Amino acid sequence: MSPDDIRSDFSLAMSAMYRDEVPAYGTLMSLVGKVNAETLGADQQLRERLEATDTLERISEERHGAIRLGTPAELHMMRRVFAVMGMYPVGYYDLSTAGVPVHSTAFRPVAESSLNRNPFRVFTSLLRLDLIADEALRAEAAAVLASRKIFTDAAVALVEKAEKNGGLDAANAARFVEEVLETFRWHDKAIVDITMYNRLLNAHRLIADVVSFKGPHINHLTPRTLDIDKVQAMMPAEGIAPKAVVEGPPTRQCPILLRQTSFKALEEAVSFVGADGDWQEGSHSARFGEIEQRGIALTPKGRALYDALLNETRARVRPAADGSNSGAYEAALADVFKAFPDDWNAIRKAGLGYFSYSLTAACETANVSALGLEDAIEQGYVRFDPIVYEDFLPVSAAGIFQSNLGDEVAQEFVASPNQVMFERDLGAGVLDEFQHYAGIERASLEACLTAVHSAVA
Ligand code: OOG
Ligand code: NI
Repeated sequence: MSPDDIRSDFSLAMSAMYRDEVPAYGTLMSLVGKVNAETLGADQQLRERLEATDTLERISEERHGAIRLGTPAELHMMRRVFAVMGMYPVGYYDLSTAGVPVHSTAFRPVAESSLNRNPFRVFTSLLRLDLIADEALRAEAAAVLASRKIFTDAAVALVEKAEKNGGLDAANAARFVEEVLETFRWHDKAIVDITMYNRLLNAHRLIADVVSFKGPHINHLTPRTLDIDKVQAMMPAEGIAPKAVVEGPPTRQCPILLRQTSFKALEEAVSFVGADGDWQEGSHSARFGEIEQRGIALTPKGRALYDALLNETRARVRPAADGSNSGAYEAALADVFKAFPDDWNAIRKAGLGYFSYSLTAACETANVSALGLEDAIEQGYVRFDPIVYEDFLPVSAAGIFQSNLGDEVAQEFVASPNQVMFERDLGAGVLDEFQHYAGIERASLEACLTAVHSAVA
């Protein structure tokens, strides 16, 4: 069975499990489906484009989810699990700068055909106990984590089988999906007592979420929306509370990077280890729902401009978690981002975004390399299309994390990115996203040139 099909089955199974476990997520899914249908109804061109790329049917399906792991060994095994589903680590995200004691990567399909089949990714964070000041607590947390086993024996055996045989047959793939799903399941019984939980919570809410439970429950899923502003505005009427602002760039004619928003994590009943084998009732909040809308992948130059403009916006208006200044933030964002060209050709000419080039039907008679690319484009022989951004944004990710951690926890850590340590724990290097997009762009250009050479020859 192809890894792409296994990933597809897996994301479907995860979606069903999550909708079942988190009813508010089901509500969000229906809202997204409704808004997507309305948007398509009002935009014939968009509908045709999605039909042509064969993605119309899957439009409202999940694009990503997220988990938080506790140990290097868990991360290492998780890499092997995802590889069976054709998901590879892309990018390194340091969230310590934003007061979140984790660093992360995104496991995702890389080939275009795989992304088209099913783009499901998992934003995967590893807890950094090294950023926790309290040494005694650090040691206790490490001991709890060392005692847990997040993968079933059958899941591990199937991963080994896949590695040995270069894949899984349909029957084993079905078992694999079932077994791996167990790792992502919610457990309403903690593996620590309430005292320990509260100590972890006081160190950082995120530490409590990672250390207190049997496994790394999936903490959100994220379908794609065609109109994020509309869904954000409609959430309250559906009885779900959105985070204060949409993360990422403002609404634009030419969408860039990634916009995302979420509803706030729910308070859920859990029980803690009590005295004499009893359970003690309590609650924990971790699980939420998110939506995303993607635009063009930016070059390092485009990304630097994006980062500078975002910083400038946030220096003007820092979005408050309670939403009290969200209108002012949105206005500032729109105003500051006027400095980012909002026209595909202007973005391309300024070297801010990545594009895929292709020959038009008119090209039969032209020699692109003789004409030069710019002339060939101007004369209608070559077209260019934006390459979609498939990765994540650290500032946005931090905003998503923080919206679920409460307002009072704006905690400071010394910024300490450590990609070397992360890759060692992972047992592999992460793919550099910029190199990857540049490679896609280069290959499309080369294909234009060689196609014409052979036509002319
Ligand atoms: C992950 C938050 C980051 C995103 O979409 O940027 C994320 C988490 O809360 O574990 O999913
Ligand atoms: Ni997310």
